[in-house]
Amino acid sequence: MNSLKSFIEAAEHILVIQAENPDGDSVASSLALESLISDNYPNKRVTMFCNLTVPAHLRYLKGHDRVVQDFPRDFDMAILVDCAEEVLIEKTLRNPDAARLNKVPVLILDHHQDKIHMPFETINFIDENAVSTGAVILNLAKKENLQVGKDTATFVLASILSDTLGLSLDFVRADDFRTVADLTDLGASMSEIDQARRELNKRPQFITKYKAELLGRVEYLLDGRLAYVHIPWEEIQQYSGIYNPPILVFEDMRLTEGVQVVMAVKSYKNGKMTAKMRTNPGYEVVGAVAAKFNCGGHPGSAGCKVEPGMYSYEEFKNELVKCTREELDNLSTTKELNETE
Ligand SMILES: [Mn+2]
Repeated sequence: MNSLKSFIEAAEHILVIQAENPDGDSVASSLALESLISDNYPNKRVTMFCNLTVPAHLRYLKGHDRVVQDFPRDFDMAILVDCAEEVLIEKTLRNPDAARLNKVPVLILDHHQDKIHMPFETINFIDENAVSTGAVILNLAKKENLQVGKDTATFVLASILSDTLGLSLDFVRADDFRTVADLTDLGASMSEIDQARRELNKRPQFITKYKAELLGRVEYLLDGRLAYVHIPWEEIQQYSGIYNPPILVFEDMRLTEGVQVVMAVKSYKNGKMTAKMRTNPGYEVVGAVAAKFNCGGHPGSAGCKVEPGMYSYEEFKNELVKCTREELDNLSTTKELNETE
């Protein structure tokens, strides 16, 4: 039987690869694996690679700065974490040095449904019952009697908290709390992770003031079902580099009674415009709204953009509001029909 251990033991230089749009689980599981390998096999070399620098909001994970953007040439094994689909590492694969992935063993550690699609052979360790790739790593380590130290436990815990939004999602089971209890025994601390994240998310005073201004400008349209805010170019220029304006206010907008959909439109200097949309549970219509502008996303979280000259600001806004009304009305008609049946 192939074990994670046997592959690690056979390699000298292990490359850990993350998806190009890394989330908390990507970065934390990568760090968990690095620390697991270096604790158990101090002589192995581990390089963590991601095509992008770690996004600012994930830099609470200590060691994130060891993730490199230069694809190494001399690795003799690779492990893909939280990433089983080719599209997730498209840019990485365009690098000529990535051809080496055809020549060395490549492992996939993931917790997503088994739909592996890579242009090279892979050895797959998929655990669909695990809530994060970090948890997949922990389960393998336990099964194969690898030592799990405090740092590894901390990264595994961070990966679980990230993929379960702090253990609050509906798929979290009693076993996941037992795992968290085990990780706590190993030295991981939920409050330390939370504090590091809060510290990192602190913002300058002028951003908090700007948030108040933005909240004051929110319009409640469609009888209060749609909360809408506009961010003009001057504000994008002034604030976007420090804090993405919609993210500052979306939660408050969603936490307003009666609101079903929240939307922020940004107008750029050249006439390009974008809309970012989220919904409250039960009103997942924004994927359909984005589709009307030939853009995509998830039913409950989507975005769209229009090229310069296609619409004036007022036209774009009216069109978005109209589409949202239609989709919400469709939704209530469907609900009523289901109730009468
Ligand atoms: Mn994940």
